[in-house]
Amino acid sequence: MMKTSGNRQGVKVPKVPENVLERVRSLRESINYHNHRYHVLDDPEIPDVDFDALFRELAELEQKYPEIIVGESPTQRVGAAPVAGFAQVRHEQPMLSLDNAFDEAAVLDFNRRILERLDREEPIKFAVEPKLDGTAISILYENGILVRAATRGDGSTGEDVTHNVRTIGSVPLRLSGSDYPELLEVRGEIFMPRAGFDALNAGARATNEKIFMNPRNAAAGSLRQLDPRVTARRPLDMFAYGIGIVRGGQMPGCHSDSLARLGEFGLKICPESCSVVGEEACLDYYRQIGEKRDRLPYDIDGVVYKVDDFDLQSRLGFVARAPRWAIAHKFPAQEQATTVTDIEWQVGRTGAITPVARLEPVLVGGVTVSNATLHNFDELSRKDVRPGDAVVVRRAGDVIPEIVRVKIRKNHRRKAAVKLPAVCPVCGSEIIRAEGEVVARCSGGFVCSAQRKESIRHFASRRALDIEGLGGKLIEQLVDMDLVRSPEDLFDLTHEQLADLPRMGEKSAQNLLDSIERSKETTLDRFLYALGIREVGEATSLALAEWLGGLEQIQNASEEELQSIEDIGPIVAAHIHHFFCQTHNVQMVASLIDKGIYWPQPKIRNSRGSAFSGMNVVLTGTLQSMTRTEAKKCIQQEGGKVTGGVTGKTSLVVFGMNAGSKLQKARSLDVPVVDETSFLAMLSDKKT
Ligand code: D41
Repeated sequence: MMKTSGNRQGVKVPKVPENVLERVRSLRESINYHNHRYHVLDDPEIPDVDFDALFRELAELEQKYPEIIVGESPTQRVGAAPVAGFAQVRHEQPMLSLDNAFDEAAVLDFNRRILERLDREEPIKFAVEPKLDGTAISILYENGILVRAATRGDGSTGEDVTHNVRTIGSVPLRLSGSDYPELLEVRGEIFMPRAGFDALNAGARATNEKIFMNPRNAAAGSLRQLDPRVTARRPLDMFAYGIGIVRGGQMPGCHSDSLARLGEFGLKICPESCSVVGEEACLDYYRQIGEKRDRLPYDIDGVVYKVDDFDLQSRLGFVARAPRWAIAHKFPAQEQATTVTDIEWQVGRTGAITPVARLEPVLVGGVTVSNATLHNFDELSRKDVRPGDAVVVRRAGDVIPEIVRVKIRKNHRRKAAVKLPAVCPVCGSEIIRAEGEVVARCSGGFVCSAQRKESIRHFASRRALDIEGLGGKLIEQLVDMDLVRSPEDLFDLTHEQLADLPRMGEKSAQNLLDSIERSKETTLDRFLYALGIREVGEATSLALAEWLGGLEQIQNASEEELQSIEDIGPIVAAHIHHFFCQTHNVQMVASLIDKGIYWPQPKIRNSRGSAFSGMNVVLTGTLQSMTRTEAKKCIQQEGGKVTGGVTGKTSLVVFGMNAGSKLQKARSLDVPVVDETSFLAMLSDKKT
């Protein structure tokens, strides 16, 4: 029996038992490993609950034996107390700034100057990377332990934000491996991914807290919090983009290899970074990233080209705090000023009505923008946008442009604020805003032609049934002429009906009929997605198709069964169940199938074996011999289904290392459980 150690004077502190020290070491290693998989590699191996269990166990041991706590323990990320202010930090090696190039000519100039200065003709190898729109940081590691993090400040002096940087999951508190220099300064960019930014602002909106203008401000603001607990709740991330001081050890001789080494130490490197040779390849990279920009999960405002070789870098040196060997090639601005001509209401597929600002057309980042969404009535009121106002519009990502803010003009008489309409501007039905909901909806349902049009547009869209040539304008005509009332009517359209439409010839009519015919062969998940069930996007549709296998099973699934599918919660389960409880939906589905929509049966479960035939299997904990995805595949190939949560319907739980609450639940429900060895035996029994 161990007594808890007391630190009171005179009381002898018992030594921490060896087995506890061993467990703590192993827990820390395990937590660091899973943390790295989750935050840096974006490829978690175990579910959150299992991770939480490991974390809790460590925290409990550390609470019991406080003398084992060290600063780099994964429990100590949010360890520090709020600070009164930020200490100043002098950067031993100044953090340089970057020159900008706004067009290709400036990039060619940059390359020419380098070649001249180096007196060479051979093309230069450049390390190239996106320019993250965040805030620059310097992080110092002493013997592999994070000891200090400082903002860039003016380049020579920044602020000590160690307590906050420690809370960022992708920043290692200790480096992996052992061949790191005794002293290593990592430089990089702290940023807030777009999804996190949107969620943060959505939360802030709901609780009337401060809204951040953009992810960059949000990242900078989060880093400058006095209380690290606030920062810990902010979805921050970091990419390392260089090194500063290196002492007592070697780093590679060029930028790209150094980044790779930082990656080995456990730091996160932007996956888009690479190296190219010569100016044309730089410009190709710029175009390639520019094309991808909207699909990246974070904001960037350009790309950076850096001479890769450190010797060449030092021969080039710097002028006025900016290196001659690097340049930022900026993308065109994503914000522009314009004027609101009107504010109108748009009715969506589910009846949600959205205020839309009509704008004087303006070029934003290379695209003409003449509409901007205001999201919902609350947002409209908060931004207080009115017809006639001068505004700043922003086009970020592939999302609809939005209004950032109104530009206040002196001596400008503003028009009256726009009110939420009482009835649907399209069908005249009452508009209802449910208690506690931000979204106001037209109650017209299928009576509302706007909702019908949007349902059909969704049904035919690329990711749903993908009916090529059936665009918004055409759908509008078809619905307005009452040729199509709901998706199934598309399959009854005739050549004559189509050829008679304005701006439609024989040829386009035939093309459209052909693509309608082609759309009949689809997949179950596309079909489900096409139905436009609320909250059921592509991922949920795929999960439904994979887990339940057939349309009938999905139609008949109870809410509880639906919820046992990974990532389907009670709200989505209710929407799905509700959808299939309504006769007109069931009729529509039947009618669509009747008209020839079909999908080839999925190939899984043609079963090479049947070890798990008809079983609902739950995986928990870490398996040693395979990843979770591999295990899932094995079970499916053997005729079983893998579900997320343990319920009375679970046939078997396979548990690996550090299994947590699911294993307990299985035991309490008397669900059979097997460990990895038995699981492997079950698989191999059937194969031999
Ligand atoms: O992604 C960035 N924002 C980024 C910033 C980057 N990828 N590389 C950078 N490289 C440098 C040098 C070449 C000076 C080491 C930078 C910055 N500087 C930088 N960030 C803020 C000021 C300078």
